[in-house]
Amino acid sequence: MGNALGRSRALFCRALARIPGGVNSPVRAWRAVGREPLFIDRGAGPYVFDVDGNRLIDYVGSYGPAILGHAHPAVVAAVAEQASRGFGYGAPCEGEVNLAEELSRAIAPAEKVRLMSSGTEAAMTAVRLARAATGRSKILKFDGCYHGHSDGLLVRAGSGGMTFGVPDSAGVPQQLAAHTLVAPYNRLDVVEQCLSANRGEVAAVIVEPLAANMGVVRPRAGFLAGLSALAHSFGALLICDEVITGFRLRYGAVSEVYGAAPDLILLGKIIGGGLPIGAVGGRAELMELLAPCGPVYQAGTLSGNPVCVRAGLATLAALKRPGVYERLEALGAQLESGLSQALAETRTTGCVNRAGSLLTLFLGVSQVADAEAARGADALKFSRFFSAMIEAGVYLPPSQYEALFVSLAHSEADLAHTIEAASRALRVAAGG
Ligand code: KE4
Repeated sequence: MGNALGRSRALFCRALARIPGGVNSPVRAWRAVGREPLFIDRGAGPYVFDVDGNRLIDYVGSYGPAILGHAHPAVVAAVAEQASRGFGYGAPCEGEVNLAEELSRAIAPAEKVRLMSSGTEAAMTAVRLARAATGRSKILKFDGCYHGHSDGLLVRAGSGGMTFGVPDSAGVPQQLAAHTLVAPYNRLDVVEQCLSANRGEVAAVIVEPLAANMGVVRPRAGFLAGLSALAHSFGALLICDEVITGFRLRYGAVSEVYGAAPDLILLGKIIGGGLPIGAVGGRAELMELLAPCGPVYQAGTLSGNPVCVRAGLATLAALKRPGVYERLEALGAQLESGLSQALAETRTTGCVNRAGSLLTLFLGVSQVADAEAARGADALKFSRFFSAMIEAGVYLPPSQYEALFVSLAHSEADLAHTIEAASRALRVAAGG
C-alpha cells in the first residue's frame, strides 16, 4: 500500500473514544492480527479503497453479501429508486412479497418465509419456533459454528467467538447455557450420544451445512443426511443455518445438495444485497406458529424493509443469470490452486479448505475437519501473513477463523496478483 494510514489512524482514535473497541462488530477491530483496522471509504467491484486512498483487492466482501462485487450498478439503481419513494413505512410492501416468493421458489423447504434484519434474529426465531413446536427446551449446536449472538447460541461459538477465544460469552446465565448442547462438527457418533443422553429434551439441532465460522470446513460425506435422520429419529427439528451459504454456492440452499432435510432454514447476507436482512423459511405448519397467526412472538421495526428487499431482489436477479455459479466455482478453484501451490513452493505447513467461492487458508495445520483442528492453526503466523497481504494490497478477513469471499467481480488478474502476493507473504510470515 502506497499511502500512509494517517486518516485511518485518526478515525480509529476518534472511534475508540466513542465506540467500544472502536468498532461496531468485534472482528473488524483486527485484534486477532495485531493491527489497527483500516477505515474503508468506498467499494467498487472487487476492490475497496481505504480513507487514505489505498486500493485493496477485497476478500471480506462485507462477510458474504457482496457476491456481485461492491456497488453493482443494478443493485445501486434498485436501492436509489426505492429510496426515492421513502425508506420504510411500517406497513407491508410489494417487495417483501416478491422476495418471499422468490426465496420459496428457490428453496423448496421454505414454503413460508419471515423476513427480519439480521442472521442473529433468524437464528433466535428458529430456535423459538422449534421450542414451541416440540415443547422441548434444549438445542444441540456444533463447536465452532456461529449462529449470531443470541444468548443461547453463544456457546462454543465460531467467528468472533473463536477469534477472541470467548466462545462462551460473559453475560449468558448458566441456566440458559445449560439448554445448549455442543458436539464436534462432522461427528455423528457424538451427536447420537448427546441425543440419547437427552432423549425427549432436544427441540432442534442447528448446523451450518457448510461450516464457515471456524474457517471453511466441509461436511464429511453423509454427515448432513445422517444428522437429519438422527435429529428426526429423536423427535428434534433440523435447523440449517445458510446465512453464509444461501445463494453463495448455488441459486438456493446448499443443505439439500448435501442430503439434509431441514425443517427450518436461516438466510441472510446475500438475500439483502448488502443491506440489513435475515430470514427464516420452513413448512407452513411450522411457520404459522409465528405471530400474528400463532403463539410464537417475533417482530421487527425494519423487518422486510422496502429498500433492503429491493437490494436483495436485484442481487438475486443477477445471480439467476446463466453461468454465474460456474464462474464463481472457476474463480474459487483458481485461487485454491494458487494458494496451495504457494504453500508448497514456500514449504509452508498449511491447507486450503474450499467450497465454491468460499475458502480459508489455514496455516500451521495440514488438515481441518472440525473446530479443534482449526484451533491448532498458527494464529501468529496468520497475523504476519495477513499484514504482509495488506501491504501488498490484498484485504483478507482479519482472522484465521473467517472465510475468504470471492465475488463475480474478481478477475483472473486479481487472483493472480493475490497468489503472487501470497507467496511473498508466506515467506515473510515464516521469517524468511
Ligand atoms: P448477523 O446477525 O451478523 O447478520 O448474522 C449472524 C450469522 C448467522 N449465521 C452465520 C452462519 C453467520 O456467519 C453469521 C454472521 N457471520 C459473521 C462472519 N462470520 C458476521 C461478521 C461479524 O460478526 O461482523
